[in-house]
Amino acid sequence: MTDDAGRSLILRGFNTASSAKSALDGMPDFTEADLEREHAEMGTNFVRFLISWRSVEPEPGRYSQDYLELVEERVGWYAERGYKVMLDMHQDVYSGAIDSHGAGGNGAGALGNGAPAWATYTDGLPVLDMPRWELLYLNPGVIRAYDNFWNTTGRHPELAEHYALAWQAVAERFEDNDAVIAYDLMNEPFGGSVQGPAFEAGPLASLYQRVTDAIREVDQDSWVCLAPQAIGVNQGLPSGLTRIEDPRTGRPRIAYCPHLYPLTSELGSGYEGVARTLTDATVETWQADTVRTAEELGDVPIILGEFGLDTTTPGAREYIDRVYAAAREIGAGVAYWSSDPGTWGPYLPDGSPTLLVDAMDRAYPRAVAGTPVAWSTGPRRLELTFHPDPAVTAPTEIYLPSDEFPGDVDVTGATVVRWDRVSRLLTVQAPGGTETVSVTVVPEGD
Ligand code: 9MR
Repeated sequence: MTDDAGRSLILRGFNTASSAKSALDGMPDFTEADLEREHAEMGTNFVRFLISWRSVEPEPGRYSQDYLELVEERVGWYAERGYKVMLDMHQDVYSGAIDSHGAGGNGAGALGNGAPAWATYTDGLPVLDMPRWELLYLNPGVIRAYDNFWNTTGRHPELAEHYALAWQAVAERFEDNDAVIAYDLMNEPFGGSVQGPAFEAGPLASLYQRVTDAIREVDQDSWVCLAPQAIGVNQGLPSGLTRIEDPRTGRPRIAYCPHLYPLTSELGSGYEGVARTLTDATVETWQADTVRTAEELGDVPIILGEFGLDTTTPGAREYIDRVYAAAREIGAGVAYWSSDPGTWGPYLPDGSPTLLVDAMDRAYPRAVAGTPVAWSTGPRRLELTFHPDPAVTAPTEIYLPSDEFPGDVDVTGATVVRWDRVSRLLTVQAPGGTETVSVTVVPEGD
């Protein structure tokens, strides 16, 4: 993905936040001060910000500008700090109206989140609570709610149309907002009674096409991000998602944004022993399958929209490093799940850091004036190779964490434009007329 100056973006950040799912106003429990701390301590430049259909369209055909205003206010916090934002139309288990009493719930006993109550049709089929939230998907009432959404039942063709127009209302609001660069059309899609490639190449691809068309009526420039079916693909199985057309003029702006949750870590195993071998195999197949699907979709950019684990599990730090390396190798952006306080996140509820803060605070190029070929970070070292784009005049930006780069820096391969020790940003200009530039940054004197 590129910014307005044409630079390739390397995106690193969080999902913010799970707490938005059940909040009355749909906002995450996350303040501007929280963002300030995240920015200062981890140098992130990206957020996958959770929004929901129920908040965008609380009643059929009425789009809540009050809600979008609250979203815009938070986007403003990110914009002020130079972040890029991907809005994620989140859902789990379809809707907050899914509760163990069927579809009539008021959200108090909600088992899911996402769709509005008025768009939830379980047709009286049973929904039982489950020992793990993912198993809620197997409830007959939940499967039916999805079948009605995808119109597999033939009874609710209006729901997909509503969904597309709800997205159009969001895109209309953010179309001229420079910070919002991407729309993640649906979190972790689930096909109800149609699963696998039949779902992905069928109802899912049709919905994606319809939503993309609706977005493009009002927004030509934002990237449209497509997620595969979650179950299976998140655990490393191949996706059967098929290409959709981007009606914008110019090059398509479609991206692929799968998640990664190896079964081993989901079931609580540490990243050690046999579980580590299995996790490594999962990450490798996930990586290869992700690249294959991105090619299938038109050689599109990739964002790892979610990965995460309980940071207190043995080997958590190594697993996190492993996933960042995998993302780096395929040039993917990353949004960690999630910034919510707790052992999965960077901070505990009392504000003390988990190991994630140190794991996230790594050197990385943020914006590259051309096409990145490879980059790597060693201890106290960053290397970046790219093909400069002569049409891009803005400099290349590199983030350098303070623990590894406390003072001045030595740069080879490019000219330093600026090194700002407060923002931790190094900007460099590639020499003119070169086909490939290799930049190395180390602390002065190393
Ligand atoms: O971490 C979240 C957990 O607390 C919730 O109970 C659950 C259901 O809403 O969702 C979890 O977050 C998931 C996210 O919504 C989708 N991808 C997987 C995340 C981790 O399980």
